[in-house]
Amino acid sequence: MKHLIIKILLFIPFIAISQELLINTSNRNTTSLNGTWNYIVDPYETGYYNYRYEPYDQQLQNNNAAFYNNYHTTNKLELVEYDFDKSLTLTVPGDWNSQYEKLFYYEGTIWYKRSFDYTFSNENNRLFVYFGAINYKAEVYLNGKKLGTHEGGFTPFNFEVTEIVKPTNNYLVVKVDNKRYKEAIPTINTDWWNYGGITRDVKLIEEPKTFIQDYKVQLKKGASKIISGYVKLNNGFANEEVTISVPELKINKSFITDEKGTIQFEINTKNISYWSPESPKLYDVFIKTTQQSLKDEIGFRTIETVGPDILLNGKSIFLRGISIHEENAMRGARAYNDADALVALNWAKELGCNYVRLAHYPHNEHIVKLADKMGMMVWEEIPVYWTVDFANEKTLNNAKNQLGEAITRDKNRAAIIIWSMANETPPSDVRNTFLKNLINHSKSLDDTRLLSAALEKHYKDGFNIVDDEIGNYLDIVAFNQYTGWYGGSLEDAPNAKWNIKFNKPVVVSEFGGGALQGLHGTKNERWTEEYQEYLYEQNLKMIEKIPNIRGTSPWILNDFRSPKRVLPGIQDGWNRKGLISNHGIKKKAFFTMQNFYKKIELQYQ
Ligand code: GCB
Repeated sequence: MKHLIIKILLFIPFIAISQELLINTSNRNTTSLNGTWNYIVDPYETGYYNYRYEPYDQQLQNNNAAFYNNYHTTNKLELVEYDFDKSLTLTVPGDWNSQYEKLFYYEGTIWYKRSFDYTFSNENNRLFVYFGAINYKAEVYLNGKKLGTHEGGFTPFNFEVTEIVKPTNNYLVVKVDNKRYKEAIPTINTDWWNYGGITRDVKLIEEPKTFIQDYKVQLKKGASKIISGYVKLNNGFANEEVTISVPELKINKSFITDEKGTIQFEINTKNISYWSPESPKLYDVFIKTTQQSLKDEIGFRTIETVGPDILLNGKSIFLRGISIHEENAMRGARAYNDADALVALNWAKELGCNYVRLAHYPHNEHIVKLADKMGMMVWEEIPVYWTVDFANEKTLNNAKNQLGEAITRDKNRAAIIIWSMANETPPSDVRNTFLKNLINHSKSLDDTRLLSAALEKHYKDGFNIVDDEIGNYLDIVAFNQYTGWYGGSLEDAPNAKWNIKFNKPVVVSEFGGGALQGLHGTKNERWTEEYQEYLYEQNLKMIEKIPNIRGTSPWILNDFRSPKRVLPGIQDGWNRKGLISNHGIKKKAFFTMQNFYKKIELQYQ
């Protein structure tokens, strides 16, 4: 009996909640946990639920079957039915679908395990484990103790492990579950591959006792000569000195924390070289406390709308964009690193873009940082896609949480000019309430970006009408339309009539059609490059005439994997609307779009 009680006490799970996000992790003191992880496929979640379907980690009494214990026994009588160390391995970061053929269509639970040793560089320091993203739901355990749960496949999260980590033989176990469900964000139905796994970087982050957790250093809304924002210390206290310096601008100012360990600041400055696509100037910015100095590279620019105009640093611009999924089409896999980001953004540059729509969820931080460096403006979006469960409060909180994590991570990137709330959601009262909630949340976290959402148009009495009520609350009225693909005549497209109910900048956030690269025919044969080319020509003639048009982001840069696209010999599991094939070959329509952007660039000089 005594033995049993001790055993029970030993395995009482340590339940923690997801902790506040650390930003700018690439400039912190980190140890990568990328690489080879063991995995166990567990479709019945045997490692998580007992035979009464009760989660082990929520009971007092535990059991060796729970995979997160990574139990090793020398007692040959004991029943242990798993062994990570003898299991196969997956590479992290990376989706599992593209790594083993048998996991290609898998949707369910896979357990990941990685062992590591750790030596603190200073014994008073603290340690965090950070995940760039896990799709979709993660339960994280270190040395058999639960660190917490995270839901949402495209945003980062971290847990403190200071009290749990040991010098040697730590075992980090993550239950990753990518099952789709109706109340999730996104919901069951999407037109992209539901790549599962630890899809982004994993790292340990060592920090001093009191450290810089989060900060915002941006031009103040409506002011081109005031840098403003905040710095938030973790375990902070009052009267700590925080210094912000931007050597190139001769800024070096100190501020004193309030009782919450935060500062709010405003710094007047002049002679800023403003960030723009033509000149993507980033300044070294240092945030210092007595314990730490954290560097970032930050660009300063203003973005606002006046009537139908989008003004970047006061000058009217046209968003010459392209939509992009977070996929390396040539690998047929989730994109996750700088090299993948460079391929995509180089193509966008070649197309003549100054802007990309990162659809339909927050992409990894590598591409956002690269956009900052390359001078590519960014629309960042959360996966409130099609028919999410708008009436469900948990669904709303989940969407708010994902939006919050995206904004927290990326708010210091000059490249980000638009936060998008949703894509093609059907108007209704509950939908409106849901989106208004997201809009307010977004404004409370960051008032310096423009807000938008990809809406829809409808057709009545000879007019294309854009009148979605939510447009009243957005800065940019964006809508998707597929004339010549899902309906509508290409012949007539250039003469289409428009009725857009808002005096705001208008962006066509999607248009396009499918073509199998290398398939040729006449402009009237679907799936040929010629049809796609003609579709682009006619759509562009139409788009040019849309009142207040200030941007386009055609669908899409590359062919991308989608289980919805089953036409044999043509689609074979790929959405073929790419301007570039999954072998990296440009289709004819790429050059149609390129020519259009050359013309637009001259118009907006
Ligand atoms: C859309 C969606 C996009 C789809 C695309 C298509 O309107 O926003 O996610 O992939 O259409 O190809 O049908």
